[in-house]
Amino acid sequence: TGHDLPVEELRLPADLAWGVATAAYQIEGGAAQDGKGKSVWDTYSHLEPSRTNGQHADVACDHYNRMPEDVELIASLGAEVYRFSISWARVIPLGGRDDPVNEAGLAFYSDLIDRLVARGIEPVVTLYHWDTPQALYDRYGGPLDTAEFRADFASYARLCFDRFGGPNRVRRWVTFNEPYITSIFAHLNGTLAPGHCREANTDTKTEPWRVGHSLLLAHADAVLLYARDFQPANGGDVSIVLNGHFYEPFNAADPADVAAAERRMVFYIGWFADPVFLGSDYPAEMRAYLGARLPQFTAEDRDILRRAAPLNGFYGMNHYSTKYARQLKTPAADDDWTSNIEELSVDSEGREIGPSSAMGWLRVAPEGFRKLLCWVWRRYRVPIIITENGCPCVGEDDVATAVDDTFRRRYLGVYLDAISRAIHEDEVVVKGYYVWSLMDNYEWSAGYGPRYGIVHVDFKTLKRTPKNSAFYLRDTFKRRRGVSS
Ligand code: PNW
Repeated sequence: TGHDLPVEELRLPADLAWGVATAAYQIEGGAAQDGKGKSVWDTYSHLEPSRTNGQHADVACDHYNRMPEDVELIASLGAEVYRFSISWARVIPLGGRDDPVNEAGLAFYSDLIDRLVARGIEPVVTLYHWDTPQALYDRYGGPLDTAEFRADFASYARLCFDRFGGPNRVRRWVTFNEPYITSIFAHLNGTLAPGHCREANTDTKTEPWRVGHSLLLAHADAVLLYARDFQPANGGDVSIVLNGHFYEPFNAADPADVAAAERRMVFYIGWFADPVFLGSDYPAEMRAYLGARLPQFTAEDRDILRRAAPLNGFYGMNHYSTKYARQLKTPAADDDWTSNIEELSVDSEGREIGPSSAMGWLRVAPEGFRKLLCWVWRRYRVPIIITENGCPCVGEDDVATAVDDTFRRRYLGVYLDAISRAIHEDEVVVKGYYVWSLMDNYEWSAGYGPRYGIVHVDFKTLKRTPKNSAFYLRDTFKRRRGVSS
């Protein structure tokens, strides 16, 4: 993984659209500007700063006030796509279906979209990147109440499709970013907002799966709504973004570990992707292990999932790294939900899965990426868009050292090579590649510590400075060639 690959060897197809990605709470700031309501992240980062590196995102990159220059920045990098998210509480401050909309918030996104379109940059819009309106959380627990959440999300989705969609405006939508992370990190581990699972009288044995259930059904509702009321005039499509590691067996000679690696991906990705893309029930392995902890789909839900499944336009894949999976042989803990699998970065022979980035969990393992692309393609047969991929480097606070981000450039190079091989050698259909992230931003519970940007942000002056990886991507995609997939 130490070398720079010449672009000729990458063989990136001409129709592999490249883009840059962000999320509202991580970059916007403007936390209380122009009538924006609070999301669970505004609350969490202030009430429990110790859980977010002592930092909040009231200002973040101040994108809300610097949006025009950020659009010019994206254009200067030659990116063809900009994936961003809408802050639900900015457009409906209290979030609910009967609550007033905030025209100033709507105008911000409308202006952003107009500027992107004028610059020839395709907007790809995520409706929910973890920032549930606080008022909905206070009213009924947000995604903990499936029926209420579905009704409010449908109304919010309709508002966005209506105001921002169109044949020459937004044509590609993502409902939810990484429902796994919302379910497990926000409602089981409690390392992301709202973190209420750490309070008394919460049931962490069932709530994460109830949250996942709500997100899945709210997604399917939105897909059907878009297909019926917006697709005929606007074209375009809607789907979901799912993250997931690839898992290698801890000991490849142990059939239990081989089975564990496969099962770990089913519990991570199949949990959502089976109902979304196959229109089926949760994976049988999950039903068998989780029993009554996993909610049931009603007959009506099953019908909705079945009808929505073929309407998903693409599989949005966020991918960063690979891990080893080990089948533990000691009895599982009473609250275990993984089918007793341990995740590691080192295998039974002591070999690391790959060099570590600035985050210990994120290791450079491009072969796992290629295998994951194959795994997803074989199981779901939907064109894949890489909606996030990237890494943080060591020593990026100071702009003087940050711009020379050789580690990131190599990471991106070998991960692009993995995509190229999956396309050309494994016949996987991949239609887009969006790097995480356009610029350094608020990395949730890690605050402003890890920097994922291809553009450095000085969080005192808010000055943006492209790093070498930004030019690497610009030049690589400018000179791409090869057959269309
Ligand atoms: C994604 N994991 O989160 C998010 O979509 C981004 O908002 C975030 O900034 C980015 O990745 C970098 O972390 C993830 O543990 C969080 O596998 C955790 C994992 C994966 C993605």
